[in-house]
Amino acid sequence: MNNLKILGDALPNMPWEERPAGCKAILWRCSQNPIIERDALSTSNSIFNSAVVPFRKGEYNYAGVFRCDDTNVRMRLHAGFSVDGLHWAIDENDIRLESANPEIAKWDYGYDPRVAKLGDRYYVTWCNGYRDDPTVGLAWTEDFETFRQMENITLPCNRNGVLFPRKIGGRYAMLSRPSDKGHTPFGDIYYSESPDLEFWGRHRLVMKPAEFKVSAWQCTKVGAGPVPIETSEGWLLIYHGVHQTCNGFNYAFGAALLDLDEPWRVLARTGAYLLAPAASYECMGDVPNVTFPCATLHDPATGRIAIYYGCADTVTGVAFGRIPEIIDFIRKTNIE
Ligand code: BMA
Repeated sequence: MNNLKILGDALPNMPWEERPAGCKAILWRCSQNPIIERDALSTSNSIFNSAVVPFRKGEYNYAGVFRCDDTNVRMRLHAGFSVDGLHWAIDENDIRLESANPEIAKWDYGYDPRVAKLGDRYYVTWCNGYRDDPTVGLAWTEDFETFRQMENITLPCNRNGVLFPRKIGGRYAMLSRPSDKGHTPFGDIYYSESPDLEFWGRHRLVMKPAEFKVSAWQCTKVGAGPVPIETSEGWLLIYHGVHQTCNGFNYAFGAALLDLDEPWRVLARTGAYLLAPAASYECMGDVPNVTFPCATLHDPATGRIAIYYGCADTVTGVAFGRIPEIIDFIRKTNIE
């Protein structure tokens, strides 16, 4: 691991706090959590499961796409900007997607965005309501003001569509999780590839839930979280795992290493979770006991990582860690 190489742009001033004294966990929560409160907008019921990226504009160093459910409890996407990655100015108006195709432009709902930078464009994927059923939407922006919607990239029903940050084997690559119309009591992660971001195929199974007796927190369903991070040990994928208890679904998250050239091959995967609902804002809210990661910021030189995650489907939190320690932990608790 001494030769571990982490790819990505330098981010020496990313949000960061050292591990608190006495903390033995792999990840630790930001002392300012929740960093975004549910009523940060005049119209918001809740702001959670949101994606941020480094992005320079004026005084700002970060941009993001936020899941803001309004007080009609309609799921909407809003753009936002931040100087420090912790305090966010989120637009009161929701994102209006531009599309050349009226069939695709019909808006039902949108939630759980991810943002991947490919070249100069930022591609947003999200769970997009198409004729009342969930599929994976795709749009690109260069300024987080104008968003151009492309074709939906999966058939309904599907959620948790996440792009890789570069082509693999000459093709665009994506993870997704086929689902049902409801709260989906199953969920496997699949890999698909595309020559042009429109036509997708060569679907491969990546990961199924774990056996209950081996790793119960991920025994009901699993879904890709943030955009994978490239390292010399493989793609670092943070993913959520779900456990159905007598009180409903619990959402925790762990991590896996995927083969660099054939990412549907899982090299190792955490049996123990990295983070599970424990703080009050993760255990209490509109949907109790949910920690749902959608984005990371990381600095390759120091190995620092900040993970942005939705808490109890109500507010947004950040957890900190170090990528080399996470990779050690994946290998130490590996169930693959
Ligand atoms: C999933 C998605 C997420 C949500 C989670 C827990 O199916 O709807 O947006 O955070 O359930 O309610």
